[in-house]
Amino acid sequence: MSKPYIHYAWQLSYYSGKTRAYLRYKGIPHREKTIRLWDMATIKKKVGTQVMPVVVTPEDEWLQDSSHIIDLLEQRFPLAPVVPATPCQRVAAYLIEAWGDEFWLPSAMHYRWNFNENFTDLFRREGGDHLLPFAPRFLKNRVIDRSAAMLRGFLKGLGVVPEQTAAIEAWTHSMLDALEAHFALHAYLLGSKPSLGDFGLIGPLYAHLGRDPYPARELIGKRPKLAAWVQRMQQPERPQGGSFLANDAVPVTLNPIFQSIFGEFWPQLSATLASVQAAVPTLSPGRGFARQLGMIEIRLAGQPYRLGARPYSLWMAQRPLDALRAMRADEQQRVQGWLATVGGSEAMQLDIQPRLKRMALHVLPE
Ligand SMILES: N[C@@H](CCC(=O)N[C@@H](CS)C(=O)NCC(=O)O)C(=O)O
Repeated sequence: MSKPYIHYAWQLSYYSGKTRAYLRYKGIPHREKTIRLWDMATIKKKVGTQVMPVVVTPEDEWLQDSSHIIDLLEQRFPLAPVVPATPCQRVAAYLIEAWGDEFWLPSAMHYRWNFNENFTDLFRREGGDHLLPFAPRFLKNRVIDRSAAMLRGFLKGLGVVPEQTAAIEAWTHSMLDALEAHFALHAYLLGSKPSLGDFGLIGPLYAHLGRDPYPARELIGKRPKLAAWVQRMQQPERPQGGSFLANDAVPVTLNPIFQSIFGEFWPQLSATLASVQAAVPTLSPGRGFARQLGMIEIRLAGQPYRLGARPYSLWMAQRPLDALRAMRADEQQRVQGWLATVGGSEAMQLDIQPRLKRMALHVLPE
């Protein structure tokens, strides 16, 4: 038997929840390796930055970025594809992946960092044990407190500030209610098997909202159908099983999700694009954009919301746009028909120029 894939990850990590769920559903032979303090230097050397998750292939390729990891493994493990073959479901899956990866960050970070029991009862203890398993507690605390300070440093740029927490909470409740209603009818977003969209969405909904004690109890715990989906995503009942809905159907119970995608996330992307375009002349050759540019204003749950423009979000948005543009004209027309019903016709005309490529956590013009 060949060597297994290695999944360098933490249970506490947003994007590790995405790749773990994917590896399990696909039945890919793998072993999860908890990242230790000393692994961080190796990861930095191999993928260019300290980040999780990282997947190491049996051929010793070190892969980073959950979307890139999934794209590559989809080619190597074509059984039970997670990207639907039919046009509307395909675009829907890429859209929800990008939204789950990027637009849920304020909610995930607010609920993790602004309710102290998450830190005292879970993050500090578990993170410290992960980083320095054999050290005395005071040393574990010292290193994990440093990581926590780095992560808390992201809050402001994500708009997680006291004046805006009411909007974040209102938004989160409305999205979770919509998902609860959806999962009362369907096992996954697009049928009886998970799609790329489910994997994007489980990122925020597993570690931060589904496992940290406060949101696990107050948000997910109060929505049993959603809680069951979170559970299914981590422990699939039928790895490689299930099917997408017939006739390329995208359930109408997902309409509130697409309203957020096109009414909230897309304005954020347009404003981010303007910031990126303004920053192009300042770029040195071969260097990426800063991970965060200036502040932009959008609306969240109907309220004004300021946050930093993150160029990486546009790289994620290229994925649904590319998927649509690669389709035959008749398929694009079908997608346009569906998009018109969910307020997405104009949004999908977004022209991301310059086109962006990824370099670890940064992006730069192709
Ligand atoms: N887009 C990347 C994001 C990875 C990421 O941000 N991971 C977090 C932990 S869940 C991290 O390591 N952050 C460190 C940082 O942002 O500097 C992916 O999809 O894998």
